[in-house]
Amino acid sequence: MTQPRAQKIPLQAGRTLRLVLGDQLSDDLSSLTDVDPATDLVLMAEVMAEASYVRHHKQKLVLISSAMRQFADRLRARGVPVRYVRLDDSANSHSLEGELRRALAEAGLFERAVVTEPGEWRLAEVFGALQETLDPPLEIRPDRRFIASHRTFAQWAEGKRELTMEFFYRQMRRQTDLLMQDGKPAGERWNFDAENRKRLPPGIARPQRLRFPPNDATRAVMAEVAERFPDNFGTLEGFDWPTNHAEADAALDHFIGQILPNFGDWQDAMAKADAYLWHGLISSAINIGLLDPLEVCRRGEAEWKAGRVPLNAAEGFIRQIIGWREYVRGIYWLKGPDYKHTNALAADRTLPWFYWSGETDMACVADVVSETREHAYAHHIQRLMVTGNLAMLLGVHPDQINDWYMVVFIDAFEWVELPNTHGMATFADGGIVGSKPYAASGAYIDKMSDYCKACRYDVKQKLGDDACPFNALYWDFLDRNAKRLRDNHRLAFPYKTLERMEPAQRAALRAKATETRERLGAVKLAP
Ligand code: FAD
Ligand code: DLZ
Ligand code: SF4
Repeated sequence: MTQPRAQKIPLQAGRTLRLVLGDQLSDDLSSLTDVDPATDLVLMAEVMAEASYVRHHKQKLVLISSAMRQFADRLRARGVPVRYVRLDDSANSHSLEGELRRALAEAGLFERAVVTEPGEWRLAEVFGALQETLDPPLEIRPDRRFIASHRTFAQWAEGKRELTMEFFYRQMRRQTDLLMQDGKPAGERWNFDAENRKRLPPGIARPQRLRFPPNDATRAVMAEVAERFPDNFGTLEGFDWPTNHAEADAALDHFIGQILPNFGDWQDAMAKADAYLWHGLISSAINIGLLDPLEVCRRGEAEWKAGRVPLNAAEGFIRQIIGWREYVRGIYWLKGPDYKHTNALAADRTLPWFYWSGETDMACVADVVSETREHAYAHHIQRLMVTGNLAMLLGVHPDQINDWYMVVFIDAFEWVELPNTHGMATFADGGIVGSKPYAASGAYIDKMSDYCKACRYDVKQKLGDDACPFNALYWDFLDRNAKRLRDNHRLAFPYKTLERMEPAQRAALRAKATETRERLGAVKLAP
């Protein structure tokens, strides 16, 4: 029977249980802002439900548990009591709801339970149900680590026919005052992207990146992950991600001081065996709460103001965070849990096995998969134009593509992964995130990388045994989807080229694409 509240805790009014999730490791988290160390208890739990809802890369499992344990120690050092449940705790119920209920039953009486809203619909639905049914009820607070609230995004989106990122980004620039001068964009332009598409000059020296060999906490988790999750994707040996606030701060200092000046120029370039190039390598630290996105942007802006970073680099970097990152999160929550079930191009094939094994003679794909296995990382253009583009051209079903992206990357959380994969990379959402599919033949990869030089395929050929597989697949993609895409004015040029081709050539490309899909193992799913 439920006891009246006043009787329950006469000496500790307001005593609060505060659940902190594995991607909420921020000092100023909304569920922690009013923590009272004298009365409250923070609950953190490693549970199988979270460790297995997708078969995460081994390095991501290590990152989350190691960072959670170190954050628990950080709270304890501030005097905040923490109930920390490890994966191997024999009483572990292995779900966040179960651990919340167990703490309420075992850790004394609480007047309130509080959590910051989770980053996925899956958990939002679980916690939403507990708001009324849990005793005491669960209070869900907004996640203030984002710059745009759900309401800000919904208001911006209201009544718009197209949700163009660029316009949302301008609103974020005005709201944050980042790179603004007298109400106008610095440099009199909002966007310097056109300057950020350079090829790597041959022989250019690549920067040495600051990396973080496993500390004691990480080493302990690595042993546990190796034992419990031996068959998950990826290697453990190369783990070198920041796992605590001090390491994340050092990573940011290094990036801002040494790397950011060149971030813009080679943002879209790709190079064999070097996924890092001049990228930030900070998405995992931001996504789990070790770095604050707005502060990261202010640091970038300060370097530009000090004359140490050119505007195209500072603007390009800041746009990724207050533009793209905030925008995709807005889309994820605006479009609801059914967003991921859209399949605008009726894609109906399996994901080829080489996405897991890396065993393919396509040099670009083999390299991206191999880097991803070793580091749980590929940069944006590799994700978009190599693995994403190929999966779209092959007609792989969105569920299989989304699953792969959730599994393989260190920074994968559905709120950010899904709009990028389902929207930007594969057009499965029918054009909500992107105004056209990012479909490209081998020519794009050749222009932006050194992959093709070392590939067994010839990037210039469309037909024949040596033809780059992207080529016939690209033309066939346009051909197959003409009904859906022909009227998209941004595709007018490639459709004109396709329509100028002789019927025999179009038929040969179709046949080549069919043969390529089968040979690569993108097989039609049973209806
Ligand atoms: P940088 O290139 O240095 O960019 C700086 C920061 O900007 C990043 O750390 C990140 O916080 C932000 N950012 C850049 N691009 C995006 C973007 N498109 N969306 C959101 N934030 C962005 N990012 C994730 O964090 N998690 C994912 O699961 C994820 N999946 C993706 C899937 C696909 C198909 C694509 C095309 C992109 C995906 N991204 C994802 C976005 C982007 O690729 C990564 O954020 C970026 O590669 C992380 O590396 P970095 O820190 O070196 O980024
Ligand atoms: C990703 C992840 C993993 C692997 N494990 C845990 C865990 O054991 N406990 C926890 O609280 N959080 C974990 N997470 C992060 C959650 O899955 C994440 O909070 C949700 O996906 C919402 O973004
Ligand atoms: Fe990739 Fe084609 Fe270039 Fe080979 S030739 S690396 S398959 S784009």
